[in-house]
Amino acid sequence: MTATQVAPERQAFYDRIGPESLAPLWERLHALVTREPSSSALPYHWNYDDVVRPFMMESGGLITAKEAERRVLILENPGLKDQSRITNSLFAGLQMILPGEVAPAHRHTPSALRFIVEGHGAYTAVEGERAIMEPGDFVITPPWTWHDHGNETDRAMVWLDGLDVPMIKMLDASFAEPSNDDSQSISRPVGDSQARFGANMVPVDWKPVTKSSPVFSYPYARSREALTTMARNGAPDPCHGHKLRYINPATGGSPMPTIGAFMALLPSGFETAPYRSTDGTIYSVVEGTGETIVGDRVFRWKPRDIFVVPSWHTHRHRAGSDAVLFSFSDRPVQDMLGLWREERGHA
Ligand code: 1HN
Repeated sequence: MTATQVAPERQAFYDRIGPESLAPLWERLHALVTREPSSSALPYHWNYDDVVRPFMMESGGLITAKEAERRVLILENPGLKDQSRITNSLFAGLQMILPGEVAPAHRHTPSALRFIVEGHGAYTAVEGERAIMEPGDFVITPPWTWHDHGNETDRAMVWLDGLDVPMIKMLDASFAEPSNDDSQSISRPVGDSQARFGANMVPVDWKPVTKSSPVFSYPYARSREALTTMARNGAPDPCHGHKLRYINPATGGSPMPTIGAFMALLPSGFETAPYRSTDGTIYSVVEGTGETIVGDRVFRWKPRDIFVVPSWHTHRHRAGSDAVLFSFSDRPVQDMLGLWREERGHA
């Protein structure tokens, strides 16, 4: 008897207990507790220049950033339709802000990251301090911090938004609050938190009061230089290439408790060994071209493309030219819970 065929007397029983809010675990156990992760999320690749960007620009004529509150095209996993998520635990989208626009100030308990894809010099303000954004910069807005975006340049700016919204919704712990003012008043000059917390030093009597990084902008120039030097001075990891993890300088942990972020340099011609881990991962291509093989799919990527590798999907990357990949995942949550697993270099 297959799982879908249920004996009539059992079905009759299920039909009688259902209205009492009861259900038989024995019909569901094998779907609930699987031998290994069985994500409904699918591997997927978004071509930025040919597909996403034209739609993004078109959306600019349909709605303003202010009316939309956030003009974001959701990168929705095709295996998780209508669920506004790219993996089971994470949201991803591409946000555009046009010259002269503001995305009004608000705060919420979900954590957000921005990874800059296109444009120069628009800003995100976090708790009264602006970060001027350039492609490849990584910016965080930790839980319950006021944030707004504005573009005082003459070109559109687009970034990748990554949020833990599905996790926070799952916990029913989501709060949000709009601000009375569209833009926060500036209370600290540009670069202030970088100076205080981003030079491998902290103010002498400072103690962390939150679980997130006091540095909220991680400029690409510094990440790229670190990777370049690292690649010059040693061999790449067989599975990862030259890969660094962004940290909260106060703890050495991830910049925010729920989302880990990474940047890897894959030298031209380098091919990574097969690898899988339990954290479904979203990649944003910064530089170079290459391909990623996930199961029977091959994603041929170029700068500004985005792709997702769900939990426990074996994959390998091949760089056609020196390539830089940014990525993020829920790894810190799994680490904290003692759940995270990886498998290196098999089949
Ligand atoms: C949000 O607040 C932003 O502040 C971007 O820029 C994307 C997606 C879901 C929920 C809140 C932002 C978001 C978001």
